[in-house]
Amino acid sequence: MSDHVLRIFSYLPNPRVWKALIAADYLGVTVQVLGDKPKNLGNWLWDFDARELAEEEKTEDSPHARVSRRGFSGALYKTDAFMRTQPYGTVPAAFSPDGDVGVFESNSILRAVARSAPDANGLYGRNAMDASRIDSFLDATLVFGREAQVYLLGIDGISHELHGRMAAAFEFYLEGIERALQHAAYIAGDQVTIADIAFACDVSQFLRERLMRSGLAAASLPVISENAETTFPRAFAHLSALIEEPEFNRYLDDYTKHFRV
Ligand SMILES: N[C@@H](CCC(=O)N[C@@H](CS)C(=O)NCC(=O)O)C(=O)O
Repeated sequence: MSDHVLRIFSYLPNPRVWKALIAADYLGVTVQVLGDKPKNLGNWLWDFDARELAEEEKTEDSPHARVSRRGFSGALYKTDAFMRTQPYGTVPAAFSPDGDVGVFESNSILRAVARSAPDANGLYGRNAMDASRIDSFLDATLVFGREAQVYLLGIDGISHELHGRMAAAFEFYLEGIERALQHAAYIAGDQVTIADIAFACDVSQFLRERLMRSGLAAASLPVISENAETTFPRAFAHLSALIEEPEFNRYLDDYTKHFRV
């Protein structure tokens, strides 16, 4: 039997990868991670057996060369097998240990880890209905996360329209989290679940906007999350408490120091 439940290829560090690693730490399972700094991923062959390319392999007429679409510029080298298992061609890209099955979208990779342990200890709910409620939060998190991705990638040269969309998406998502936390200690009930993990990673990533304020200032636009601790006190207290947990802290501590006191 394999010593790991999943292999992930991605740029690193990446909060979307941390979702899977935090869950793995809770469950005592191993996830194998391959990758490199974002700026180096154009020098890699994107594949189950991902590897750094030699200079002479990075040619325009390489059979693996593809135009990048989100968060990268120029060519990326992705094998046909990669595109078969990862039809959207994105990272993080996860694979079953034998490479036959591809899992994409970081929230689904997170679910895959939670499902891999014989006893997930409630991390993905204790029954099908609980799991479905957790899925509801994961879907809401993805909608927020997608808006945040477009916003953060476009923050230099941001338009009023894009800023307005992000402000609305942030408010909508955080209002729901705030309301859920009025009734329970954790987002989906009385214990930590993968809904908390996705929330912590995606909101921490979004809060990088505070470090990118020059793009906003240039467009005379405010930092959307500036007063969020006051507007969403439960959500932010929850975020801080989660980051104190060792399974989260290992990945998120340095990354979130800029907004934690
Ligand atoms: N919602 C996805 C986002 C994945 C995504 O969009 N990844 C981008 C990098 S941020 C990518 O792999 N782009 C590949 C390309 O441009 O071809 C997730 O959570 O996994």
